[in-house]
Amino acid sequence: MCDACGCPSPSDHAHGPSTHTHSHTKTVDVHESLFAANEAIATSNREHFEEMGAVAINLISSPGSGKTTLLEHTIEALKEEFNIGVIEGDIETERDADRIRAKGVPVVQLTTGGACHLDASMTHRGFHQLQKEPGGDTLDILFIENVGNLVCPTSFDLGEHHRIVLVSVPEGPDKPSKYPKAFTSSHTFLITKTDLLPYFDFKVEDARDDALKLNPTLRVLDFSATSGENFDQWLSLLRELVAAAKKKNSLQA
Ligand SMILES: Nc1nc2c(ncn2[C@@H]2O[C@H](COP(=O)(O)OP(=O)(O)OP(=O)(O)O)[C@@H](O)[C@H]2O)c(=O)[nH]1
Ligand SMILES: [Mg+2]
Repeated sequence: MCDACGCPSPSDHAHGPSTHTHSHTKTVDVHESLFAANEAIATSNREHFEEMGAVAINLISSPGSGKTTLLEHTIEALKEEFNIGVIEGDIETERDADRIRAKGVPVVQLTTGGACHLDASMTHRGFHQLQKEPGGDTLDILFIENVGNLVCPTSFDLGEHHRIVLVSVPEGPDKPSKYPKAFTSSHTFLITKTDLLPYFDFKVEDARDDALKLNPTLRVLDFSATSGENFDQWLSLLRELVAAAKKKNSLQA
């Protein structure tokens, strides 16, 4: 049990490929129990986020798609309107947390030391740390920036309410077809860095159509955080998510 709140203890599994020999059946069992343990903690995380009244948003993308830049510009635009907190996930360094801290909101950096994704137990620890930061216990929006990777993070529910996958224009429009689970498991697809469209062979419609073939309910937005083009669409989505979370909370109260 967690001393802080009595919810299940974080799982203590090792990441990365197993080096010992075992039967195929055994491997499947281990994976199933790992995902089941993760799922239980994710459910508990979600309850914690809801008790606080926060909507939790998990950002997934390749390295460098613009996750932290998106958060910097979002915080600048919305920090007078909403209480925003961030859990940053990276393999190494405090750099992304430093960038967010400079914007004046509570942030915690989780470093995985090699693991290619966050899991629910790391998020659980990060959330408790964040609650101890000034302003970290009264959030409207909790952003969780996952480790840059379009594969592993898709298999781990962190307890988020909304999962977002980002692809930037320089990466090319074929990412939905090549990394389908990132798109089938997400609620929203953000095409970022559209200020670079004149310099790349990237057709927004192609990426959008491929993603919608995989997941017809996906919301798709395209914008540039740095030029500000279409950025209002993104801010409107966030306002909508916060309003829906507050409404759900008031109905449950
Ligand atoms: N032209 C342009 N560049 C951008 C935009 N957004 C981000 N960048 C640049 O893209 C690079 C990577 O941005 P980050 O925000 O650090 O990307 P990230 O997804 O957080 O990267 P990791 O945390 O390493 O996975 C930086 O040089 C940013 O300045 C954009 O809208 N337009
Ligand atoms: Mg980043």
